Amino acid sequence: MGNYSWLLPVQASDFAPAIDKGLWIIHAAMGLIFVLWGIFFIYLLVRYRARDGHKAERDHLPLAVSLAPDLAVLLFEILLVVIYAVPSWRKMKVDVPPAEGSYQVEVAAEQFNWNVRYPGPDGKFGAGKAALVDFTNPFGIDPSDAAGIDDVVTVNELRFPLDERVLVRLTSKDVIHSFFIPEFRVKQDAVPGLAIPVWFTPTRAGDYEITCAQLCGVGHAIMRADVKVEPRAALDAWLLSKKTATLAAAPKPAVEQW
Ligand SMILES: [Cu+2]
Repeated sequence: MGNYSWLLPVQASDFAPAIDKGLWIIHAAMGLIFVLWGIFFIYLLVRYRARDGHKAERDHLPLAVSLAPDLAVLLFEILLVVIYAVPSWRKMKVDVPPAEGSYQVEVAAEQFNWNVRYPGPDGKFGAGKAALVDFTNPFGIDPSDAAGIDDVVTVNELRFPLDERVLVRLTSKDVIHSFFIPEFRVKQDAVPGLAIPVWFTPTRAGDYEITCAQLCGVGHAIMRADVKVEPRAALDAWLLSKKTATLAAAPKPAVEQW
């Protein structure tokens, strides 16, 4: 895949630059500390090496001076948390964007698939009933609810619109899984019993992959899904093709067999 190189994967969402900035700042700081400590360590080895006629010296530096490097690191870390980490976390995990104006998708993880539901042209998800959930209807879509008739369900196949904010409602049917798209720098556990909002704006058209990032059973390693980012018109055409392919048989939710 052309999405990976020796360094970080390509940046394919609006969150990627901020996450990468944090990684680079931390690595640069750690590199600087490593080099400075190395120089200081070598200086000490030479300066205080064993020599005939020299007794061990003990320089007693003032406490403030000897603590200065530690305090500098502490200050850097506090600033990193306050200025960078907290605002970034808030933007990516706390301030849930409104559903209006977002491209909504539902994702239900299960051993070992990613079930995906799109609301269809009406923009509304049909009602789901736990009693109706089975392998061919992973969201338990109720056929008697008109809003669900045009819902489109796919398995291990996701498409997102380019440059549009996406709001994913993430759930799990069985154990804890993790929704991870490295190029988006988005990772979120899928927890049974919880519907967790995940949002991002894809900024680069292309093909990506979800890999489950939480060890979830014997099939964990093969729990993956294709992700495609494309302009909205192409995505709508794809959804229509998915719908008409299965809707022709009966007026029931379009569920793709896997
Ligand atoms: Cu999993």
